[in-house]
Amino acid sequence: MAAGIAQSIKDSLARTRNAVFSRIAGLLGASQVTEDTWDELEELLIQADVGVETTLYLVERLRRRARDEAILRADALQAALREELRALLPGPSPLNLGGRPLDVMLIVGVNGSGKTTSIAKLAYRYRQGGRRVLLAAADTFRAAAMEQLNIWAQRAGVDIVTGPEGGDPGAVVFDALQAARARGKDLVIADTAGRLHTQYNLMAELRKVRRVAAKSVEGAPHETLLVLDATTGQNALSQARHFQEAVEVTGVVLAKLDSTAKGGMVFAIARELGLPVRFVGTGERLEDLVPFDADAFVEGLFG
Ligand SMILES: Nc1nc2c(ncn2[C@@H]2O[C@H](COP(=O)(O)OP(=O)(O)O)[C@@H](O)[C@H]2O)c(=O)[nH]1
Ligand SMILES: [Mg+2]
Repeated sequence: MAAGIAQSIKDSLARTRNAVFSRIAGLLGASQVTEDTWDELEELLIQADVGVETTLYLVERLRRRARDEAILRADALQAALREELRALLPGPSPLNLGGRPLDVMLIVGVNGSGKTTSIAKLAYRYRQGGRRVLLAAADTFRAAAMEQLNIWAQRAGVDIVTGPEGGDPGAVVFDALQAARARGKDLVIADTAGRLHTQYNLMAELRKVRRVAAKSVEGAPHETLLVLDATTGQNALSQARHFQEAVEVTGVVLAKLDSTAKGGMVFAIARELGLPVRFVGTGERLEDLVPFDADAFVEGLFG
């Protein structure tokens, strides 16, 4: 892993670290373990948006280890907590991209989550990596959404296919995949609506977009990434479940990690949603997206 990635992840965890994990480190560094230690640990983990279920699991694991391994001093517990946090996160695995003529990534998420910005960052990143990227502006619900993506496409230096406002998003994706083939592109990243008149409509539309992609390109979409706004913490998790019911989400882009103290939600995403975080947003610029790295993340929490 590049040192730059670890540093970016660490930097973007500053708020989470300062608000919560430095206090956990203090708690677990100071005194003998008492009943209060467990209560405070529980409180702090919940405050970091680790989630109630995941927090209770973690504290229970630690209590058991403290007993079984006769860990009497709290500082040894800090090492154990790091291990347990790391164990909650899946090991590294490659994205399902490459090895075929055309990869298709579908990006879903509610409005305001950071979807458009994340798509631009992904486009920029893959283009820098030598991929021939084309964007599909399939959020046809709002003309402004397509226009915004258009501006980002220019900044990122990638092609884009749009459609008429209120048009069929499936048709935009279909056109984009045709255009990608015609122009020799090898990666299509599709934006989708984050809001329609009703949630039912939105989920039905996403399913349809998926079907169109699957008919046009074998196995597509190869990745379906859900963009979650890290500043919304646990609320993002219930949102995520709706998307998971509608489309086969394969991973998460956690946007705005730099703006929040709720970085602990990464553990709830892993344990309660069963999804790998693939990228984190670390700022508002095109370059501010880094691949998720579990070791760097856990390390960065404690500084
Ligand atoms: N600090 C920070 N801001 C972000 C990040 N990602 C997105 N944003 C901001 O979040 C706001 C909403 O982003 P946008 O991409 O338009 O969200 P969308 O409605 O889901 O498409 C914008 O002001 C972005 O600049 C991030 O990683 N860090
Ligand atoms: Mg958008």
